[in-house]
Amino acid sequence: QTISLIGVPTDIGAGHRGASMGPEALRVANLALRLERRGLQVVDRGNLHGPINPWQPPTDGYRHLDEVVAWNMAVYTAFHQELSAGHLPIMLGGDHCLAIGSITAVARHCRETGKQLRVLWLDAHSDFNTAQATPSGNIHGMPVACLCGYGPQVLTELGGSAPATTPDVFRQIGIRSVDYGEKQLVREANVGIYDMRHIDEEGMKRVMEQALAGIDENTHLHVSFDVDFLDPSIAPGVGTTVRGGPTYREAQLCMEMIADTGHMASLDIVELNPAFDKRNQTAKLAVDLVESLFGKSTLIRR
Ligand code: DIR
Ligand code: MN
Ligand code: MN
Ligand code: MN
Repeated sequence: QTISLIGVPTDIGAGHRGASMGPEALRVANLALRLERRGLQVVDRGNLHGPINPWQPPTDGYRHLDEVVAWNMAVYTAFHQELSAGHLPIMLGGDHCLAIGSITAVARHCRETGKQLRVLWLDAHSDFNTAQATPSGNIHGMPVACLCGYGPQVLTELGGSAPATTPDVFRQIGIRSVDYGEKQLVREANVGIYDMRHIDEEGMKRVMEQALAGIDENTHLHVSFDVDFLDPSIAPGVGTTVRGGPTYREAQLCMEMIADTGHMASLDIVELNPAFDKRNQTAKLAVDLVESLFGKSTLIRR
């Protein structure tokens, strides 16, 4: 199966500038070569294009809504095209608002092929804010809400006339920052959240067993990897660090257990911000973890 890399160089939904440099940082860290060395066929589609970041304050609770829509339409179109061609698309973000486009495309592809969607959302944040709940207006804090129908119609109906999906398809791992109003929202929507306390108490192995339960041949597994999922001591190159995240070993186990399912069919790598990084170490770490996501293991296991 061909893997298609799609660069989306924008920080349009973020609270800090610099995630627009994420795609190039991942290329410099040799993402394509490392996957090819695993025997995978990789094509780099280059970068999508969209409006510049005008760096304006929010209007009606949203920052840069028109620009966020434009970028997400481009992602939606490109992602759906790759999925229709039978490829495994990897979005090189860019900030996490772009997952509205990628997952809307994945949800459409699932409807077209009769697959069941499961989304693993690896993040420090639950990204379920609305215009009322958001402390910032930054749309990278809202993609899960938008995908479930809570948000501006231009985003909730990006792929047609109905929300892309429902809260029950999501499993969120590594959560440790949920805003005041957002707590009520994720509770009402009943989003599947495995927060850091849950990982502390049960261990990553049991948490992943729970999050991956029920996945079978008919499942399209999408992984949305916000690099701020990782503990900032190992991954400083993100805009919004939150301490107390998964360690290197916990993150590796998480990725390896996803690979073991054999059903990951699309991936976002988002929020990588080289402006906060040192010697591209966070991009290199992300590439390490993506190798595990594609089956790298110490010993022959199958
Ligand atoms: C915060 C920060 N919850 C907000 N969110 C994210 O502004 O909505 N940071 N996603 O990465
Ligand atoms: Mn996020
Ligand atoms: Mn985050
Ligand atoms: Mn962030």
